[in-house]
Amino acid sequence: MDTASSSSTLPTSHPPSVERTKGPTGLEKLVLRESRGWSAEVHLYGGQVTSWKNDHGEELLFVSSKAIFKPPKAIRGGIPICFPQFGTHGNLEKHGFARNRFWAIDDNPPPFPVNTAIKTFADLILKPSEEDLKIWPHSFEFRLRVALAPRGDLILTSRIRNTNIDGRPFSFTFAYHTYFSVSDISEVRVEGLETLDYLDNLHAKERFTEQGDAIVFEAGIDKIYLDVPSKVAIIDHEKKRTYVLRKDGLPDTVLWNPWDKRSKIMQDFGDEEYKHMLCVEPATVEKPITLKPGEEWKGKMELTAVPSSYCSGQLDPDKVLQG
Ligand code: TA6
Repeated sequence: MDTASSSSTLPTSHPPSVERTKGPTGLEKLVLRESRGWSAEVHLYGGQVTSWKNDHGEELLFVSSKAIFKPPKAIRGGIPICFPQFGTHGNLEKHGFARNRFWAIDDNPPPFPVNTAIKTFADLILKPSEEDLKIWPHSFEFRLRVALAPRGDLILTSRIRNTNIDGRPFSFTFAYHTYFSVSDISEVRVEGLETLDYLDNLHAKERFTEQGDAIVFEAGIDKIYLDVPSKVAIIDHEKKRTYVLRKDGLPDTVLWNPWDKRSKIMQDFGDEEYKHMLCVEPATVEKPITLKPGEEWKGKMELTAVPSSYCSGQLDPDKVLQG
């Protein structure tokens, strides 16, 4: 794992609860600390959140022990950002290029709607390089805010603006490719995706309809659920922990676990690590976003980790999905 080895100061626009530091391979990251003890880390490489810890210091995101903290490979774990393309839904490299570019600290982000409760946040920005413009000929500003709410919730807000000066619109797909840490995948269930339509990546992206029960895991899964309600719960029975994922501006949700065979093919992923992770990824895939010059799109994800109200195998839905 990547641990801090040196630190330096940030522009005054960032709060004192955010520290700029470097990991052992020299990659720069920002460490956010909230007064009750929760913390998060975001790497400038990929604009990628690589840690979210609760007030007991427990890691809530999965990062592979084999993750390579070195370009050009994206970091395996945390929250890679897929932009301007999700997966292989287009002609670009898989998941686009934002996840393996160096982002900059955004010294002067345009104002956010005021939320005075949130005092711990970091702002990053990605603009295309000359090389990027050859791959995807569109000028854009991608602003990412990573925030820790007072109770430890992790909030990611992406604002993408078309800055083309030639009048051309552009279209993109997007995902927060979130790797959750779970105790044992066979003890996990996901609620909020029942009866929805999905595209199955393991069956040539064919469309199917999910059955009525919560999702449990007995084999590899790679599905894009469509028109998903704003709240999904990931219930880790063994850990007695529930993650609640809320989203805005992102109609789809991807569910991925590589399981044993695919794990062995991935060079930056341990053979048995699939047991301890689950990707649940708010996304917009089926309907790409189109922006005219000057237009901005916003996509938000909010993660909460709470102790499960666990009672004879049933989660109290009022406390999670309706709460
Ligand atoms: O989001 C699921 C997915 O698109 C899967 O198809 C799987 O390949 C995964 O992402 C990881 O992709 P990566 O390029 O990071 O190996």
